[in-house]
Amino acid sequence: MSHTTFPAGFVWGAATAAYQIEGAVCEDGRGESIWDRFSHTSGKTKGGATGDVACDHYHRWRDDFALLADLGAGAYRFSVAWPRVLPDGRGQVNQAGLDFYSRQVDALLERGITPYVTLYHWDLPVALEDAGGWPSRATAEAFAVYAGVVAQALGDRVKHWITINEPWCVSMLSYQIGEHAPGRQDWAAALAASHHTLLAHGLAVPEIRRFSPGAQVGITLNFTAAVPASVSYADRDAARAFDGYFNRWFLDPICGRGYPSDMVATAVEAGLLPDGLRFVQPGDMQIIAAPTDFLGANYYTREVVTVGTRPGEWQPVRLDTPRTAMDWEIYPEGLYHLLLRLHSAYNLPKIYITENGVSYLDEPGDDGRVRDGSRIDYLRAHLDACQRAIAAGVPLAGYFQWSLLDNFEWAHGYDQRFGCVYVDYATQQRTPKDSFFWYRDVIARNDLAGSS
Ligand code: IFM
Repeated sequence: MSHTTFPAGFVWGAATAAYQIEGAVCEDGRGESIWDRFSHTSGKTKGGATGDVACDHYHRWRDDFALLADLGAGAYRFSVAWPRVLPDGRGQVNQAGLDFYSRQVDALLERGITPYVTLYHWDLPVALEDAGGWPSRATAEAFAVYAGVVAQALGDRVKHWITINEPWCVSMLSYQIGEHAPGRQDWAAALAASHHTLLAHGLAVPEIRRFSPGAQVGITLNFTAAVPASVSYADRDAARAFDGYFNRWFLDPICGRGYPSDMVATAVEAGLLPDGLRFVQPGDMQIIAAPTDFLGANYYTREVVTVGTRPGEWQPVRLDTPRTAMDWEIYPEGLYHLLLRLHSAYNLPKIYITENGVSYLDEPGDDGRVRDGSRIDYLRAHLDACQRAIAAGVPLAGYFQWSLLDNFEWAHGYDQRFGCVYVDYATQQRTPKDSFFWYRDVIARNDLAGSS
C-alpha cells in the first residue's frame, strides 16, 4: 500500500439528511416537525428559508441516486424523518412514510450502494416537543419505540444504523444557544436534553439489534478540535473546558465513563445544575454505554480558545487563517489528531467519518461548470489526514462526504452550499461540481495519488 492508498474495503460514501433535502413536508401523511415550525417562525432562518421544498428529493430521489451511482459511491448515509413514520411521534404508524424509505433502500441495494441509515437528524415531531421535547425523558422512550418501528420495516435490508446525529446540536445548539429548533435558551433544559439524547441512543441500540440481525449500530458525534491560544495554564484550562463541553460530555458516557467530573463540577459551580444530575436515573449510564459496533465522527473545524471571564469558561480567538463560507477555520490537522485521540484514549472498535465537507458560495460559470477548486483542496487535505491516521493504526473504515447535494443549511438557509452537486433551487436542476468528478476519481482509485 502506497502512502496515499486506502485499505481494501474502505467505505466511500456521501451523506444527506431528510429535512435538508426532501421537501414534501405535507405529503403522504407526514406530521409536523420542530424544523417546520421553527423555519416558519419569523427571524429564525436566513431570509425566512424553510425546508418545504428543499431539493425536492422526495420526488427526485431516483435522479439523485443516479448521481450517487455515477459518483461510484459504495455507501449512502441518509436519515429517516421521524414525523413521516410516526406523525405524532408515537402511536399510529404512517405506512406511506415507511414505504418511501423502503423503496429507497431497495433502489440503493439494486445499485450496489450500501445504505447507512440515521434515525434522528433533528426533525423531532412537534407533538413530542409540545410534550416537553428532548428535556423530557419521555422523548427518549418514544425514540426507542420509533427506532424499533423503522428497524422492523427496513432491518432485513439495512445493516448499518446510526441512532442520533450530533447530540451536541440536538441539545446545546437547540436548547441552550437556541440557534436551532426549537430555539430555546435554557441551560438546565439543554443539559437534560443532552442526557435524554444519549439515553435515546442507548435505548434504541437493542431495539435495532432485535429487528435487524447482524446489523452494525453506532452513533454520530460532532467533534471540534479544542486548541489553546497559548501555552499558558489558563488557556490550556480553557481548551479543556471547551473540549469537555463540546466533545467529552457526549463521548465519555457512550464509552462507559459517565459524565466528565470536571464538567459536572463546573456546571454545578456555575449554578447550571441546581438539582444536580437529577435527570440521571439508576441504570441510565449503563444503557447509554450499550456496546456499539462503530463511532461516527463528524469533523469540520477547530476552535482556538483563551480563558473566559470566569474559571471554567472560554472565549474563541480568531486567527488570521483561511476560513470557509460558514466562517469555520480550515484545519485538517485537527482531524488527524482527533482520529489518533479517539483511537488511543477510547477503545473504539471502528470509526467512520460520517461527515466532512465544506461550504463555499459556489455558482456556475458562463459555461455552466461549477469550478470549486477550493472544495477539492479542502477534501484532499482532510482525506490525507484520514489516510495518515489509518497508517498510524486508527481503525477508520469509511468516509462520507457532506454533502451529496447543496441543501437547506438549517438557520443559514440556502446560501451555504456544501454539496459536490450544485442545486439550482429555482429549477431543481442538478449540476455536478468539479469536486464531484475529483471525488469520483479518488473513489475509483481508492487512492489520493494523482488527484489534482
Ligand atoms: O448540514 C449540517 C448537517 O446537518 C450536520 N452536520 C454539519 C453540517 C454542516 O453544518
